[in-house]
Amino acid sequence: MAVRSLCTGNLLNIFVSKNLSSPACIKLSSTWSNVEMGPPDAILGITEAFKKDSSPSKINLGVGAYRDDNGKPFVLECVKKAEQALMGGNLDKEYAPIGGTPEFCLETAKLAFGDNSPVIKDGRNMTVQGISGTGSLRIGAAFFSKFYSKGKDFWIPTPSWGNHTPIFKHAGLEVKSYRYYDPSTCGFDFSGAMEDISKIPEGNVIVLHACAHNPTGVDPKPEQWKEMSALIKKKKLFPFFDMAYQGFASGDTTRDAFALRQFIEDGHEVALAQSYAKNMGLYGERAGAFTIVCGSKEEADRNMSQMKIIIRGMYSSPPIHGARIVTKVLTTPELKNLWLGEVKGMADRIITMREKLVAGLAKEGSSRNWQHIIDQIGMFCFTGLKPDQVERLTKEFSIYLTKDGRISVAGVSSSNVDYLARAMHAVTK
Ligand code: PLA
Repeated sequence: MAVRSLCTGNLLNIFVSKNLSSPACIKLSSTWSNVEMGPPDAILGITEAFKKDSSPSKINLGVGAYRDDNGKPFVLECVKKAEQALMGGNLDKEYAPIGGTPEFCLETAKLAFGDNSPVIKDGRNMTVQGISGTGSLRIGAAFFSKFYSKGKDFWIPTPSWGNHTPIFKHAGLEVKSYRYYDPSTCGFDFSGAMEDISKIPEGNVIVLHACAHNPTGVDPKPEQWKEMSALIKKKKLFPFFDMAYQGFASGDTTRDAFALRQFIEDGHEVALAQSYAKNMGLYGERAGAFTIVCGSKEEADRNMSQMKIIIRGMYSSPPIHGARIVTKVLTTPELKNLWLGEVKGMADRIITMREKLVAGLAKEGSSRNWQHIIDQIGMFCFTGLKPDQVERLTKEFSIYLTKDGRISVAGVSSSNVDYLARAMHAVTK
């Protein structure tokens, strides 16, 4: 029988079974009853499945989150020291400015473009704090959607980070793709990329992973970047850099900024999204930034005023704690040096694990060529494992990774690398 809810002022129809004493039998018919269950996220859903697994040997190689050699989440020493210093300062919890603090934005832009970059010296960067890399991409996408009139198509590499398409589409942009990865060599498809880029219509936006390409771990070489830059200029495309791993590719934040700085030197206008999730281990703090390089400081100020209007309507202002840590680390020479050493330490540990994994596979007797595991860089390795092999790794060995065969090498440690090698050999022999 149907009765009216008294407490909600007739808003809900409550269908009550005959047994009124059992609340479990109450079924509400609401506005949302037709919403279907969505699929779990292709990357973050892996962590949910991993947590439910009770196997003592389980390994999570899904999300790109750095682990120390004991498999534990890693809080950087420079971050701990910055936090201690901040705590002594009796800080308030006031709102940040809409675009984040000017100090955070300046330091973040300097990290990307270089202290002596003409962009920084002339104040031509319009930089705002975003909610880590994702949020920075999203406000950047919103800005393009509103103010970029030359062509709304965003071209991403094949494959790309799985969240690029949803982020850009969410802002009303069209997403298309250009060739990037060659499965036959497990390397960069330079000629394919160049051919596709040469066909992108003038004015469109090309999304470039600044370094440590996700998910392939395959980056263009410096000479290839130069050729791509020249072609992109000639074709009058707009380069939009996603730099979520500065420092994670080579261990050196300056070297990893090569592509971005080369494009600036070549006279491009660029957009840039940055993240401190990986390189400062500030995953949950959500500290990042979005920049567009303008023609003058006056132009940057005008664009900033419009960016603030967009942010205000989306989330008003960014979180403060992570941004304070970043500012402290980057403005304290001793902490900055400590940080640069720790970034290198993380990148080096990943490189060591790549080598150990390949050695382990050889020891197991694998006759396959796994050299690409060593050749690829950054947090991820695109193993080349097929979906059925990935499924077996998870079902039989409790090893969790994304369906495309990507493993987060940052989740491999001295204690699990042999087990991983054994399992990978078992599903590929
Ligand atoms: N851009 C790229 C290329 C990324 O790989 C990621 C994160 C981001 C942006 C966004 O990072 P942030 O919002 O945390 O700063 N990619 C992760 C996590 C590490 C994820 O999917 O959210 C990954 O496992 O691919």
